[in-house]
Amino acid sequence: MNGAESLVRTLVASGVDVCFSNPGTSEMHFVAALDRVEGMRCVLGLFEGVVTGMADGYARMALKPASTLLHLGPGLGNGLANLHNAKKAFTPVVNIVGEHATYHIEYDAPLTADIEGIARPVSGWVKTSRSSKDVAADGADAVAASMGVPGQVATLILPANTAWEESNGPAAPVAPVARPKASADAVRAAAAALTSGEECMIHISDTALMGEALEMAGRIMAKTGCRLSCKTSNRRWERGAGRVPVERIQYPVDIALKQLESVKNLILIGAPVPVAFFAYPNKPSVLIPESCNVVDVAREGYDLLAALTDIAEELGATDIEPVRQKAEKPALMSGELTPESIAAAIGHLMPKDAIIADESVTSGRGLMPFTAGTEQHDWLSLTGGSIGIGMPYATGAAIACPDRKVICLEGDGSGMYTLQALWTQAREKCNVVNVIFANRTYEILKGELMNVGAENPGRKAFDMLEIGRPDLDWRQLAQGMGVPATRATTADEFNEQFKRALNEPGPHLIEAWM
Ligand SMILES: Cc1ncc(C[n+]2csc(CCOP(=O)(O)OP(=O)(O)O)c2C)c(N)n1
Ligand SMILES: [Mg+2]
Repeated sequence: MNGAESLVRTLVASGVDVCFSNPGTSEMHFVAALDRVEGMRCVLGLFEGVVTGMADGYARMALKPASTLLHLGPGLGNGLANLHNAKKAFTPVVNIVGEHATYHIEYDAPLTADIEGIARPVSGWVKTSRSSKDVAADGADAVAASMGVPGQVATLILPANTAWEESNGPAAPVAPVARPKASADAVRAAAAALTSGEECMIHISDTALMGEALEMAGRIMAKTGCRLSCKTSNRRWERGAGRVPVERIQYPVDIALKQLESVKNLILIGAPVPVAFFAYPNKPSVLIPESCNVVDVAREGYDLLAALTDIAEELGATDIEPVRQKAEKPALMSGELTPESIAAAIGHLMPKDAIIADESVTSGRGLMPFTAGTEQHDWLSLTGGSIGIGMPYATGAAIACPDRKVICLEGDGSGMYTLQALWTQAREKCNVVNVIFANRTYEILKGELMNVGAENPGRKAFDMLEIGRPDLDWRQLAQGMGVPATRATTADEFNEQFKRALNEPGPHLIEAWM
């Protein structure tokens, strides 16, 4: 058995059973090994930004890593922006990156590059295998590292000869390190703040936005009357009727400052102190009042259910009924197609257990209230601010959860970065309804131009913010990649097309022409 096969067998034994890939010559032995090993699904992406974004979306839903297969330094480099997003989401991802044979590197052939140097800024763990005998053990270590604390990107670089030379066979899986627990002092400090009579906010993200941990936060809310907030952008957030309601810190700084101005005690569970996305002249970076008491209980990757349970125990709240969101769906709107009419359609028509892959930018600002009390769903957000993840992570989520509907909410500007994901959706028959907010501009940047105090913007500046001339035709773009597509120009057309797309299997695209 060669090194490549020993690695594939090790990955499968470690629970990694999907490989998102865009290979080249140096990865051919790995590709060939995929056919000799049962249990690894291979999904081709036509650009590495699609590959890495799919791996992120997959892991967010599968709660375990996928592997990528990337072609040397340039292939990895093409995937970096979405690996940056995965890093900020603390998503586990295992990159397998091909490299020249060890003896070939000194000749500086065209594709020779500093792969470790390219990998390091986005990877919590980087290793180049030295020999075909090490590859399997390195692979097991990479999987464990990706699922370490917090979750992270692990990059294993595989010189071609370590793939084709003889191995010692697969390696046994390595257990990831245990999740650390919050300290008893921090738990007591949180309980003290929660019973102080002052305004308290528990600020959560990471695994606290899911399952039993979220329920426990809802019990503390019910017992103490505290507020419960989450980051603006989270890896995965379980929402909908019957779930514990969480207020999201708003993106616009002035609104976020208002949201937080009365908070006297902020308790952090899997999230840092909220800060502004960007600095603006004469506005603060940190969004909480200076006088606010911060109790840092547990960071990302900690055992957040245990932390919340410990606090609830201090308060005698472990058995009470959590605060729950009541069921309420918005009515469908008629007439002009607007972000609000689309939000209403999404809230009204969303099927149970949908997955929302959100990259709607300004068009999605009103979505939260319209969807709060609808069917239960998972909400995935752009965690690292690097646009171009929407359709890739929707695709990865659909591959992780083939029986659920994925609704991808995509800005037209953001969508153009990685639209090749549509081709993978068609090939893999993914159940994704892609909604493109076709406003033909980088709308957000128009606001930001004013916010940063840029003066007297002229034609040249505005030309950098408009994406018309020519207008993109998303129907043709999608159909060219095998995805059926329609254009909606009124609310009624959108409602009808969205309903139909949700009821049909496979991918669809609706261009919401605004
Ligand atoms: C990789 C990357 N490049 C550029 C940007 C800057 N940027 C932020 S939003 C945006 C445009 C978004 O346009 P669109 O998706 O159409 O949403 P809209 O603003 O119209 O709501 C750009 C270029 C970014 N965040 N990330
Ligand atoms: Mg736009």
